[in-house]
Amino acid sequence: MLNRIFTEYQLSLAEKVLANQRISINEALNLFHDFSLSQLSFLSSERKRQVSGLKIYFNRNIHVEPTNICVYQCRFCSYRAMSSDDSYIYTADDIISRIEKVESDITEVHITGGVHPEWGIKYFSELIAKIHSRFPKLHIKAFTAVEIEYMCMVDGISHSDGLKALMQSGLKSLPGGGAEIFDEEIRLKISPEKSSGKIWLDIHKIAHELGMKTTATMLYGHVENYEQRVKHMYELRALQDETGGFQAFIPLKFRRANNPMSDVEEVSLMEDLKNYSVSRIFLDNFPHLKAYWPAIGKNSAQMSLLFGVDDLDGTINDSTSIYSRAGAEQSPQMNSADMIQLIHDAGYSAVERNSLYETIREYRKDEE
Ligand code: V47
Ligand code: SF4
Repeated sequence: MLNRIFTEYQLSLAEKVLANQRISINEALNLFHDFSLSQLSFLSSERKRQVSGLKIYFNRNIHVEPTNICVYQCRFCSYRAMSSDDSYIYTADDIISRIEKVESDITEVHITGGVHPEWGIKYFSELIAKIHSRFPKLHIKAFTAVEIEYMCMVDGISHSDGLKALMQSGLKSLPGGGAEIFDEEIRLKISPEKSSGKIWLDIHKIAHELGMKTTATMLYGHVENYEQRVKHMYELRALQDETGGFQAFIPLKFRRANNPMSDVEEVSLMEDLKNYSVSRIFLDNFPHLKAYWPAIGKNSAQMSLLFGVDDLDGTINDSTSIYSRAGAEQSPQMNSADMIQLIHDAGYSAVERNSLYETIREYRKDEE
């Protein structure tokens, strides 16, 4: 049958993928350049099936963005305040009252935002401690490696000591933002002042060694090429071999509204789906591939389930503006019933998970 789907030239790589063998950087580039979308769907769905069967995970969460004031000026960012007139700051009490509104519906709060010039580890440890003592059962996933680096610098302490202090206050895991593209030349073009890819990887390595789980992202579809994407994933795969601390990979599609890179065309849905597929196949040691639907829309996220994705983030409750300001979904929210329906309609069973991917409840498609 395989020789009806693949050409003679493609067959050995397809067989390698189906046998669950690791592929090289060049082979990943082959997949990007020489395989059709339906062939990639077939291969990545098979890889997904070997890991998650017919399950698609989702979680109930909100995002909190404590401020849009930021010391950096990433060129793709539509979120940071351009002047003091459009800036905001949420105090700990503001954050707590936002969480109180949805507390009974969620298991996780995801906190990340602008890099405030004056807030260090001490400030954020107190913030996390207050949230944790008010909501002891909520999993607090907070701060990109870029934010961690800056807050450690403000207080003059090592990354390891900074992470330990935050963990003592109640921080449970790190999100994967700030990774962008590790390639130095591209990083210099899109986020010139931001810390290097090496520092991002180092901070995640320390977090893993301290026993925290983290996620990893890749900002794609702007001025990078396939090789730079695959090399980014190669660095992640190598660190995952060492530590096993990454739970999921989240490709983030560049959205162009209201930012200094608005002249760069956004890539097509076909390109998004291709990217999900190759990620699933190349990152053979990452258990989960997540689609962040507020960035790409519900329909595209549903489609991504046929291209290796096994995880959808999340119910959200209209709590993030990073993507709505960049031209994506305007009031992102789904309740659990919407999420389950979306997954069932794609032909899968829906599994509500907690932040460590333990099952809370499975909604099987055949019990609908
Ligand atoms: O680091 C900002 C990206 C990230 C744009 O870890 C943009 O589970 C596209 O990291 N177009 C923050 N992307 C969000 C993030 C995230 C989201 C959901 C889940 C997880 C997780 C992490 O958003 C930033 C940057 O890479 N970003 N602006 C834009 N215009
Ligand atoms: Fe700041 Fe994050 Fe925007 Fe970069 S992407 S300017 S670090 S808020």
